[in-house]
Amino acid sequence: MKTLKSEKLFRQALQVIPGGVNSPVRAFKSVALTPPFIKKAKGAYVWDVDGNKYIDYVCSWGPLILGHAHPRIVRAVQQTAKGGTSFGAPTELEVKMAGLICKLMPSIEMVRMVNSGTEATMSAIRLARAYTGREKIIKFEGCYHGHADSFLIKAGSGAMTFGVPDSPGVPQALASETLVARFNDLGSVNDLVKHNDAQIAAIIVEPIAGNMGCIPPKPGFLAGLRKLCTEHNIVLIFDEVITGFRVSIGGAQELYNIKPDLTTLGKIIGGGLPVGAYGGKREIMELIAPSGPVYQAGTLSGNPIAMAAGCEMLSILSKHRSVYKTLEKHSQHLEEGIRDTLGRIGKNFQLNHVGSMYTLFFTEQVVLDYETAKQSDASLFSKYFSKMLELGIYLPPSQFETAFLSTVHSQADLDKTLHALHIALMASVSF
Ligand code: KE4
Repeated sequence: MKTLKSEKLFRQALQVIPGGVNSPVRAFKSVALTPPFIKKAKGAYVWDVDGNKYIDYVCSWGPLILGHAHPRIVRAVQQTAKGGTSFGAPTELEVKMAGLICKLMPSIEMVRMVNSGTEATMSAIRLARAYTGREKIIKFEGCYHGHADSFLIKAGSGAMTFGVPDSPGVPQALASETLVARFNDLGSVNDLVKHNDAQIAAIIVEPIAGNMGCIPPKPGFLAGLRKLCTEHNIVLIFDEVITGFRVSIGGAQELYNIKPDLTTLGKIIGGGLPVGAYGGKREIMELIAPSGPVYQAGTLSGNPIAMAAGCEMLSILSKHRSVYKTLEKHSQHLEEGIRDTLGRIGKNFQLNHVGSMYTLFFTEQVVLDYETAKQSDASLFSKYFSKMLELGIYLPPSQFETAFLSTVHSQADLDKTLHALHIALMASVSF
C-alpha cells in the first residue's frame, strides 16, 4: 500500500498542528500508523492522497448516513453559497431547520442551533443549571459529550483512546461538580442522587453509548433514568449527537420511547458541515437569551450553508423512511457475517450493534459499560485495524469508537468487508 504522500503531509502537519491533526482520534496514534490524508470521497468510498481507495466505516464519525458527496446535498450547498455564505442575521433556512427538528423529535418544542456537538452539550448543561438553580451534573463513565470542561471527567472517545479520560486544565472546582455513574447501572445513579439530593441539575447520557465503542442501554436503564429525573426534578438530557436521526428518524428517544427534557444534536443534522443543536421543553428553552437570561451565542450559528445541507439531509431522511430499513438490512447482513466468521475461527469476540452503529470488541466477555469495554485487547485491535486498512477497509482507528454504515454501502462492499475481516482476524489472532 503506497503511503509516501500521506507520510510527507503528516511530517509537515506535525510542524504546524498539534499532533498533526485537528482532532486527536484522527492521528491514528492508538493504532501506531501514519493517518491516510484523504483527498476525496464519494458514496461509501474515500481515496487518500496516495490513491488508495477504502470502503469507509467512519462516515466522518457519523454524519454521512447517506454517504459522501450526496448529489442533493452538494447541490444545496452550491446553490446556497451563490447567495452568500454568512450574514450574521436570521434566515428562512434556520426556521426550516428548527421546524424539521421539532417535527421529527416531538420532545423538542424549541431548538437553538450551534456549531458543534460540544457547544450543544455545554449550552444544555448551563441551561439545566439555570433552570434548576442547582450545580452538579451526572455523566457516565466512558460517555463522551465533547470537550467542554464539565465533561472531561472519565470521558470516552479520544480521551479514552489516549488514556486521558480526565484532562489536565480542568479546574478542580468545576470537576467536582461532575459526578460519574456507571453506564447501564441504575444503582450507581440512585446512590449519587441519594447522596447529593436537591443538588443535581441534570443527568446527561448517550442513550446508546457510542464513545466507548457501541454499547446499547440494558432494558429498563433509560426508563429508570427518566423515572429518577422526574421524581427528583432533575433535567434528563439525551445526548443524541450520534444517535439522532441515525438509529431512527426520531433518534434513540423514539427507538426506546423515552421522552428527555433536553436533547443535544450534531453530526447528521449538518449533512457533513459544522452544526450542533440543543432543544427540548419550551419552558426550559425560553430561558435562553434573548428570550431569557441564560446567555449563549455564536457568530456562525445557523449558518446558511450548513442549514442548507442539514435541511436537505433531514428532508431526504424524513421523506424516505425506508432508508432505515435498508440500513437495518445491511447491518444485519454484516452482523451475521461477522458472527459467522467468529464462529468459524472459534473466537467469541463481542459484537455490539444498534441499527447502523456497531463495534467489534476484542474481548470474550459481554461489553456493558466502561469497565468491560476496557477489557478489550487494544493491541489485537491495532493489528486487526492495520490489516483491514491494508485490505481497503477504513474503520474508526480506535477500539473505543463506533463504526457506521451508510445507505450506499452495497452488498458487494459488505461482502468485501467480510472477506477482509476473515483475513485480518486470521492474521491477527493467535490460536
Ligand atoms: P463535536 O464537538 O465533536 O461536534 O461533538 C462532540 C460530541 C458530543 N456528543 C457525542 C455523543 C459525541 O459522539 C460527540 C463527538 N463524537 C466524536 C466521535 N466519537 C467526534 C470525533 C472526534 O472527536 O474527532
